[in-house]
Amino acid sequence: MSRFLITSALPYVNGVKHLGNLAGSLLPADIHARFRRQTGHEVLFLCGTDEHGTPVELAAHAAGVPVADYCARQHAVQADIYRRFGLSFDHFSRTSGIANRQLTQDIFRQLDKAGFIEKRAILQAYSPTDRRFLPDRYVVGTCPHCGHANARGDQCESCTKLLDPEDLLSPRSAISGTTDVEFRESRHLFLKLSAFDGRLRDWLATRRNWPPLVRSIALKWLDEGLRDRCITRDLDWGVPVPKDGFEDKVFYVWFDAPIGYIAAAIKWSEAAPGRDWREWWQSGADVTYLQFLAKDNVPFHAVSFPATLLGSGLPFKLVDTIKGFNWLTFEGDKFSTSAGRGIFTDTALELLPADTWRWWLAANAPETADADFILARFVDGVNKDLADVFGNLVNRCLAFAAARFDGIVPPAARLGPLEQQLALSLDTHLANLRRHHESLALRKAADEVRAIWRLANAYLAEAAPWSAIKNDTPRAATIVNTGINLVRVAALAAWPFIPSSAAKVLCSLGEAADAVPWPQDGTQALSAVPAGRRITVPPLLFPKIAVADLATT
Ligand code: B3M
Ligand code: ZN
Repeated sequence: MSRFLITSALPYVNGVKHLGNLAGSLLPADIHARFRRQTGHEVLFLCGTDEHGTPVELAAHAAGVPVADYCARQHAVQADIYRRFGLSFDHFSRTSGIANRQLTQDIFRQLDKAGFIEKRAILQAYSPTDRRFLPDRYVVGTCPHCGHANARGDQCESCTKLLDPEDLLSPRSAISGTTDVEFRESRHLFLKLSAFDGRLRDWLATRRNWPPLVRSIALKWLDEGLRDRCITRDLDWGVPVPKDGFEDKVFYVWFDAPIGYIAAAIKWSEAAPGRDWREWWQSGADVTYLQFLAKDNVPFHAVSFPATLLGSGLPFKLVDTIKGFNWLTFEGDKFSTSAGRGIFTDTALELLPADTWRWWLAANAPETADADFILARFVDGVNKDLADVFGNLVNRCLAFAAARFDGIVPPAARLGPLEQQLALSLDTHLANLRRHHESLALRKAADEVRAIWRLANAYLAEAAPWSAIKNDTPRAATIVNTGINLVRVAALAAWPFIPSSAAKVLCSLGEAADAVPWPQDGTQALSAVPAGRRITVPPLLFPKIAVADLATT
């Protein structure tokens, strides 16, 4: 048994996330955490809301509530949604908590002591009317490239060009709308990332097994030359900077957010006796650390966070593998939180059970390329996989057992050639499934689960217990016994993907709801349910759905 520390990127606290956010980090991390637990490993699965940064402050401002209250409320909303999606976090934390503040400040002091922090003066937008500095997103104006009247200081949403606030024509404050925006000098602190080039290269050289997407993004950053990064902001909301002359500033959100992973473990530790976060986070510990995140987050996780930890000189573990994801698009275009485009996680749960979304998003994960969520494809995919294949397997096998064997698992006679062949095929599929999970190949793992479901259906079709029962009851009993065991394996293999449906099936087979052992091998798996046990037929697991069921307005 070994130990796995697993983190998913921390979703920003501002507003309910869309299905793309679920598909590109939270869900794959959960599936992997479940697989590792199922195969007998010790797992610490951490996540939380990322509660700093200008978008959060702006959202609170727009909602007309103090930022702290806004964050508390939105954290609770997201935590509830993820619980209903079956995301099995050991702790779901908050980056605005005291643990993260203290740790961020400690790490900063260490970096400063080690000479990795530098003071520099930069030009910043300032509004005398608002009496404050305006970070990039707080300045809006006309885009110099396309003429869009509401371009933000960091980017024009219309033509997507990256901007600096100075580029905007007729700049104004996003807070008050005032046009008295000027540029003043402000002193800030920079993390000397350039000093880490050699150490990061050496470290990356030991991480050759990373997915190509992640490795290439990380190497591109190094090859373009690491630039020192400004890690402070002229904001009120954030982790205060513990340094003389910088009391009125906070850290840049990307400085404290990844430290939030460690703080989440500290909070987890504090929540119950006998837990020690150091056993997971200190570099000597025998722990494999896996991060799941979207591709735009890779540079922060593969370069700046490792540099922060290395530079602190504190004995923190660095990530072993980063699993990065491409984008999930919605009907050919971007999901957009600001434009309300796409399906959001709260609405999704009102429309369909969590498992339906979980299955499709995992089976079609934006893994090696972007993936497109098309309603018609989604409906077709879940109807086929869940209703026709898995649901049908469970229902027809257990209903037959109920009707013909009074719901009691019949004894199996000596297994025939069909069953022996079945055990061999099952061995192969289970070994493949394990290998795909271990190599974080989510789609391939889902394909393999589907293949196990199909194999079970094909066996029942060929063995045809409904014919055997007419003149050979012992043979029919053997087939039904095998079929029930197949249903069990099908549910065990499905559990990381569709945990609540899998648990219902296992429950109807009289298995303990929390026992989801990994099936050892084909032969063992086909004789796991004892003859004589009473079973029930679960209610219809996956009713067929239609595109019209998904109308959100
Ligand atoms: N909140 C960005 C994002 O959700 C950011 C991730 C932080 S991970 C430490 O894409
Ligand atoms: Zn533009």
